[in-house]
Amino acid sequence: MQEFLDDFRATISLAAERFELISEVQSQFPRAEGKWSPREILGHLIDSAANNHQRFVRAQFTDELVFAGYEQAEWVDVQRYQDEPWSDLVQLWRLYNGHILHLIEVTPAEQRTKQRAKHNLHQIASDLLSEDEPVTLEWFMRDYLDHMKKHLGQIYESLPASQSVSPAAAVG
Ligand code: NI
Repeated sequence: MQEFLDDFRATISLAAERFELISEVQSQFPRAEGKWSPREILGHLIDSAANNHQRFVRAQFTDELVFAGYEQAEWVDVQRYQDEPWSDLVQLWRLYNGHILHLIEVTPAEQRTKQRAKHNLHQIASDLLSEDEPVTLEWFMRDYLDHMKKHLGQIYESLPASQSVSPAAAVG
């Protein structure tokens, strides 16, 4: 568990550092035709934080892990993340995830690790899971970080070439 918490903390601070290398203008460029820009990806991660914050709290008052999903692309559209400053989104994302990390840290082990037979994580989780398989809240918390990392990787593609973290650049 400690390793997971350290990974979570390091992921947030590394991302916050790298986000500073992306300018306001750059943050509005879509990665490709019809794809989200860094602002929109980060907006999606803020939506993910907001939804999962609630789920992680609600899970502590029930034996189930059954939660409402959300219309991810539509959420990004209606909130017009493109029109909000990158620097504000970065702060909001960083502080919100700092709180979620704190929440995970203070969640009693018993809540984190108890097996939950009834869940709908096969529908709302990022990683694959069978409907019949019992699952723990900790699995879902780890899934939250996995999902975050996938999208952070997409944002890192927008870093200036000299700051690129691709293997090719690391070799040079
Ligand atoms: Ni996503």
